[in-house]
Amino acid sequence: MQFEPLEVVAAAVISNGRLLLAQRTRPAEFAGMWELPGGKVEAGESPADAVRRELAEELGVVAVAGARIGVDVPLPRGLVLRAYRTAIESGIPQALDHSALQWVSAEELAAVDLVPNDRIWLDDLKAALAV
Ligand code: 523
Repeated sequence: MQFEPLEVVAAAVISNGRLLLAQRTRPAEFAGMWELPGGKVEAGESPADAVRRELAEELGVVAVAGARIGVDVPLPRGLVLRAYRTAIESGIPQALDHSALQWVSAEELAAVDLVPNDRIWLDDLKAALAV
């Protein structure tokens, strides 16, 4: 039987050559570090549903997930983290669940204190920003 790991989605939102990053408040280990916003896929949801729900909850926007970007990142307890290119359909992102948001260029991204899992996608994100 095929085992499909429980997924955590992360949204790569790029607009005007900049990537949207959100600053984590928890756990203490990662508080203050920056991530692609997202969260766990819930029962009965597709990954795209989860991106839409998480961005509504965390940023207050209506968003649509597109193509995958970067590799699968294995997480503890059988979870897998996957990033999706995501477009904001309406609304202006607000930090409803993070301490701050920022939009960074490819050059700025390299200097950001990203959470370690998201750092694995650095080259993919820089390439997406360069297009
Ligand atoms: N990551 C991660 N990068 C990243 C996200 C969205 C999540 O490394 N861009 C990790 C952090 C946690 C796990 O994935 O180990 C779950 O993410 P979290 O805590 O943002 O998911 P939630 O919001 O669904 O979980 P709860 O805080 O428990 O509600």
